[in-house]
Amino acid sequence: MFRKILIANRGEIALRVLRACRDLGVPAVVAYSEADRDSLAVRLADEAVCVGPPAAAKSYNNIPAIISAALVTGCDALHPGYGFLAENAYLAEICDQVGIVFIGPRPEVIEQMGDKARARHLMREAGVPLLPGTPSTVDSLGEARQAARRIGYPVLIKAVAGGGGRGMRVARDDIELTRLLPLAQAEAEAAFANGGVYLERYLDRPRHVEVQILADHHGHVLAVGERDCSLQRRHQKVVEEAPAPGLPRKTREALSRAASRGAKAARYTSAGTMEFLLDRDGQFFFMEMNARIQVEHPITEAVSSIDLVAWQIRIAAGEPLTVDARAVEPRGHAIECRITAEDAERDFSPNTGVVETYVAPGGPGIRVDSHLYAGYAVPPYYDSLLGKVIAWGQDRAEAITRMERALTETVITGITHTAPFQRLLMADPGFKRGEVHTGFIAEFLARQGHPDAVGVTGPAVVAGRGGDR
Ligand code: MV4
Repeated sequence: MFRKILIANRGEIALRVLRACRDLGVPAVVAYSEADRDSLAVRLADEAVCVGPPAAAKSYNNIPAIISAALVTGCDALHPGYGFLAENAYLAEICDQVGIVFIGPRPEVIEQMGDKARARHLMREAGVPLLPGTPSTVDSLGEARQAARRIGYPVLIKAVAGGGGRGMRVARDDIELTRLLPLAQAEAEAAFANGGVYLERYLDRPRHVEVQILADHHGHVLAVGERDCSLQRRHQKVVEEAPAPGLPRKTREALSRAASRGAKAARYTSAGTMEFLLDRDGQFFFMEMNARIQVEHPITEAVSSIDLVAWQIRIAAGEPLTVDARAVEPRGHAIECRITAEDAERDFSPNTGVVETYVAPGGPGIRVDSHLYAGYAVPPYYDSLLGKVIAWGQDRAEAITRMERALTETVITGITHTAPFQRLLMADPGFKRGEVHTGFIAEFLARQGHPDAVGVTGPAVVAGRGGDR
């Protein structure tokens, strides 16, 4: 096991990783920005080291500062959390070079998954189901038109460097394709400094189902189970649940097999996620692979009773994965509600301020992963996640009842947050019936007369804020 771990992140995930370090008996150093001096992770850590000013580019995304912090504090491993540098192949490479273990996959594997066209190619070779699409980037309008006719309209134009839904465009015919292709390319160039785009058959309001993977350095690859993350708003997940509601056993097993096969083909190690789209017929198609621990990992922990972050660290230390597939057969049902510092009544505009009161929910089946405390000043520089409420029940109905109880108990004053909005979602009859899909929240908001209503039934533009928090 490691001598000391640098936690190169903030907020609730820094705390989550710190807790795993404690459970493993490994001292941890939290790297923090000047804006996070008074954070709970800093307060609870064995050591803390300031890595720069509030702007993430100068602190959490500053590779030389992060590496120096690890070296001066004598760390032999680095946990990147999610977001920031979590999927930065260059950081993983530098860690290698200075003798620090990057707690994540190999740099070349991160790089390969960052290129969506390359990832698609790899999955095709591995026999993982894919949507019809172009094998690589389309470089001319002629090529794009020909491909679109073969694939069948509507097609989705996606950036190879994208992910998280940024820079996607739906084209319903040749005319739209002609207009949107250069637009999508220019947008991709501006956003990712890479104008490469590819085409894929467009699915209308599919479900987003992803499979948690753990893979060690001894050839063991385990699919820990799937999560439904269809409830998203502008490509930000809002509610996640495990297992995915209403999926036949056969589909769940096929998903797990495909995810394992894909992870093996990618030579993946560490904790990771294979994302799929699921259509109305229950067919699934590979979308992308996330080379990090994800925000929603606790619901998988709740139904599998394995500690994903602790295993991620053990795997990085070279330990063999000693959990087998039978042990991860899901027990009961878990739901996560993300609580963000946003005002649902004002188009989810973010806000900051000082938390005056904080009363976390508890009781049977409730877990809260949050860095809040009374008196904490929410800094304006980072994403708006305040924490996550995770409810477990013997079945989905019990998980929902417990979530409603937990959200009712939750008190956060001083800032506006989304717990009240989450209560409305949990009470929705369609949600209660498990009728989830990626258009659900937009339709829910439309029913409530919310501005997000535009383009509910199939927006010409599906681009959003994206991001991989
Ligand atoms: C799609 C799609 C429909 N058809 N691909 C959004 C995130 C990005 N990684 C891929 N996304 C989508 N890809 C095809 N061929 C619809 C979406 C999509 C979506 C996917 C998952 C969760 C929420 C979503 C919301 C809108 C669109």
